[in-house]
Amino acid sequence: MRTKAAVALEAGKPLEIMEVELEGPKAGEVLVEIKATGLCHTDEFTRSGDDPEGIFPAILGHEGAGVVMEVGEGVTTLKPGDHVIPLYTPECRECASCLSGKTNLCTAIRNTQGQGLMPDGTTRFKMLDGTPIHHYMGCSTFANHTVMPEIALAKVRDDAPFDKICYIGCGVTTGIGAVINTAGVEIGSTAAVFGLGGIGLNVIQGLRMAGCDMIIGVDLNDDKAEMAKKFGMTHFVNPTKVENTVQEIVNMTKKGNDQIGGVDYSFDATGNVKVMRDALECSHRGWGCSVIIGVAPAGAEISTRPFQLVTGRVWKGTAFGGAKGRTDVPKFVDWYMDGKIEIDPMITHKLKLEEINHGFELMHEGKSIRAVVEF
Ligand code: NAD
Ligand code: AHE
Ligand code: ZN
Repeated sequence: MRTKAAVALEAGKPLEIMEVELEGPKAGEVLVEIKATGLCHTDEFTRSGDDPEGIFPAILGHEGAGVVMEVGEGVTTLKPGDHVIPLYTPECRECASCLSGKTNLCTAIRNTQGQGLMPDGTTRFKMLDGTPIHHYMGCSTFANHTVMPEIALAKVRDDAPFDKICYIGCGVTTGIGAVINTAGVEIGSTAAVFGLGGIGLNVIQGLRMAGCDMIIGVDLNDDKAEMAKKFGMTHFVNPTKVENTVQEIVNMTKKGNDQIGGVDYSFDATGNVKVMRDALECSHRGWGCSVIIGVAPAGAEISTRPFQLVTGRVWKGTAFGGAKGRTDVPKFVDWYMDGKIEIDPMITHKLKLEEINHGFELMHEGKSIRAVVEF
C-alpha cells in the first residue's frame, strides 16, 4: 500500500513529507494505522545526527497510538480494530531478559531494531523509486501507517483519545516510571529534577504521586517553571542565576540536625553529561539515588569522583521508565482515563504531518512541552 510519512533523508536536514510504499505484515507482524504521534527529544537527537545508532533514510517517531488494520500469520493477541500503542521496548515474555523479572529491556528483537530493520532483517518501507527506508526504534510513528512486531504493541482500551494517549508511548511512562519503578521513591522524600520538558514534567508528576515533600525543578528556561509548579514542583533553580547549582540544592535541603544536605532522589532529563554529574552530586551522602533518563550524543561520557559513590550515592539509568510495555502501558491508559495522571495540559501544540518540522523548531525554542501530530 501507499502511505504518507515524514522521512529523515539525511542527518541534520528537515524531514520531508512524501508518499511511501509500505509492504503488508509478515508472520508475527501487524499493520497499524497511526492516529497520533508525539515529538520526543529523542527523535530530534536522531534527526540531528547525534545518535550513534542513527541510520538514514528513516521514518522517525516512537510515541504513537493507532488502530490495528491487518495481522500477519500466527498473530494471536491482536485483531483488526484493536487500539494499540507502539512499544520501542517490546515485551516478548520469553527472552532471558523478560524471564529474569529484573528488567523491562526485552532483548528478543533489539539487534535488528537498532539496525532499522524488522526482526527478519528486512524493511517494510521504501520510497516510490524503490530505495529502502529504515524503521526507527521499531516504531516509525511519523508515518500514517506502519508495520510492527506483535510483541511491540500494547493493546489498550478503545475509549481513550489517541491524541493524548500517544504520549504514554514514551514521555508519560518514562517520567512516572523513572520515579516509581527505577528510583522507588518513598512518601516524604526530597527530589531534584533537571530539565523540565516533556520527560521532566512527568517525573515531577510521578514525584507528586509518590508523596514527595520537596520537589526542586532545575531548568535554564524560566518559562518552564509555571507548568512545572502545576504538576507539583515546590522550588525552582535556574543554573544561570545561581553561582553553583549543586551547592544551591544542597543548601536548600539542609534541615534540623542534618547539616550535610542533598536530595534523596535526583533525575537528569536533559541528556547533558555535565548536568548528569550535578544531578548525582546534589544527592545526599550515604543514600542519594540519581537516575539518568537523558540520552547523550555519540562520544559523550559521564564522570564524577569515585568518592561520590564510595560515600553512598547510587547512579542509575532508566529506559522507558522501567515499564514492561504490554503489561504496564494499558494500566497507564486506565490511570489517565480515571484522572489519576494528567496529560492534557502538557500537549501544548497540535500539528498536521506537514507541520512536523515546525514542531522541532518549537522544541528548540523551548516553546512546547509536547507537540502532537494528528493524522
Ligand atoms: P525537552 O526538549 O522537552 O526538554 C528538555 C529540557 O531540558 C528543556 O526544558 C530544556 O530547557 C532543559 N535543559 C536543557 N539543557 C539544560 C541544562 N544544561 N540545565 C537544565 N536544563 C536544561 O526534551 P524531553 O523530550 O523532555 O527529553 C529529555 C531527555 O530525555 C532527552 O535527552 C531525551 O532524549 C531523553 N529521553 C529518554 C528516555 C529514556 O527512556 N531514557 C525517554 C524519553 C526521552
Ligand atoms: N541510540 C542511542 C540510545 C538511545 C536510547 O537510550 N534510547 C532509550 C529510549 S529514548 C526514548 O525517547 C532506550 O530505550 N534505550 C534502551 C535501548 O535498548 O536502546 C545510543 O546512544 O546509541
Ligand atoms: Zn521518547
